[in-house]
Amino acid sequence: MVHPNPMVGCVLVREGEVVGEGHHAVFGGPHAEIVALEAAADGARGATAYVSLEPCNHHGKTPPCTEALLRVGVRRVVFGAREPGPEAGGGADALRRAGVTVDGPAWSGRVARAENPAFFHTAAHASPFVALKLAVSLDARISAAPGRRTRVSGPDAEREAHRLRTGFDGLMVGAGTVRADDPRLTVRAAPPGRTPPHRILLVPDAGVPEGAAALQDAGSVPLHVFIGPGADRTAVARLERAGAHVHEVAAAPWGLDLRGVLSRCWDVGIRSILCEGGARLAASLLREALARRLYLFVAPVTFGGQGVPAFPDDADSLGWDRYELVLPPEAHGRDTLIVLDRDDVPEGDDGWEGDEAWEGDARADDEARAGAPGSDGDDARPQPPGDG
Ligand code: AOF
Ligand code: ZN
Repeated sequence: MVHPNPMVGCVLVREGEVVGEGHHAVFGGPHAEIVALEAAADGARGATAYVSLEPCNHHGKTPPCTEALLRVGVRRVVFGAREPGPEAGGGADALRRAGVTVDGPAWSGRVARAENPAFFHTAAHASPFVALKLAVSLDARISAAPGRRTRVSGPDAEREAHRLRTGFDGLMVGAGTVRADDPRLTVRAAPPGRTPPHRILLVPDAGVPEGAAALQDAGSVPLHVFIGPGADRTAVARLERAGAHVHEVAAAPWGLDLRGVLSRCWDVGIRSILCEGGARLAASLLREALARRLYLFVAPVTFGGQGVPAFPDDADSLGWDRYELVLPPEAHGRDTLIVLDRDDVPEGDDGWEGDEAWEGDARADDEARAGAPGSDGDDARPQPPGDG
């Protein structure tokens, strides 16, 4: 519910005892530190605050956390990730100047990004954070035959996929998936987020079948259709009558110019996108290094030679060596979810001071995995980029 704000947690400890805990639960609502301070009441004086993000130092929708921490006399602050926002930043220095001991950033950039990927991505790039979700068979196929709608993963994986949807501003699919799967691209099997994700269809010739599920509810759930030059004008007019926002972008070797698509999405306020296939769009996002995270649901089935391969033959162009496992693989019913993040920074410098920070990555990473400091320790599931 905090999206596009980051998910943040705070634990207050005094004399070895937890005196208060809190997390930022609602967009526009109190920050983690404020919730924890209220829980601790008088117990916060002289305490150490462990917080997953550097306390903010600005008046946004809420007053600065730095001032609240100083007011109650917190003595030490340990934070996980540096606040990247120019307005909200500077909290650590402000606290130090006021005599508080401040340690951090305790996390490496990789750990911080794994926690709040869209927040940190959009702080550094004027382009939406893109994740790619694929459900594949053991022989890495996404369907039993071209154009055939195929159930790959089971109901538990499906629920998890819906939970992931709520954390994104946009859900995107390519033309083949629109035709074969006819997805509705709405959040159903999970609690809805604050706002429904925009639906984004990439259909170069504008040929979305009449009666397609994604054309329903265009009044309440925004629908964007990206087309190429030379798309069928009658089809475009029909989409517009159905309430779709139609955007024309340049053509590219594998379909549409994806950077053009992303930049248009950014302009309409979409900060994070979950792409749900198909194979051709997935391959383009990987080839062009646009997919920053991969959610791969692996189902214990095989489709054999007729099946559609999830990944193209030119395997070495996909840059797999840049992807790292975010958390241990996780079972959802009979399926396994693998989450990989792309470390996408110039060799030797990821521009992230946290990488050399404090007592070293290994320990910080262990703490992050154990759920401390500040994160929800009882939920180590790979998080969507926001929580809706
Ligand atoms: C914190 N603690 O728990 C969170 C922080 O509009 P506001 O006042 O809610 O401020 C939002 C910004 O504050 C957000 O973009 C991010 O920079 C920071 N989030 N900071 O000290 C928190 N959620
Ligand atoms: Zn704050």
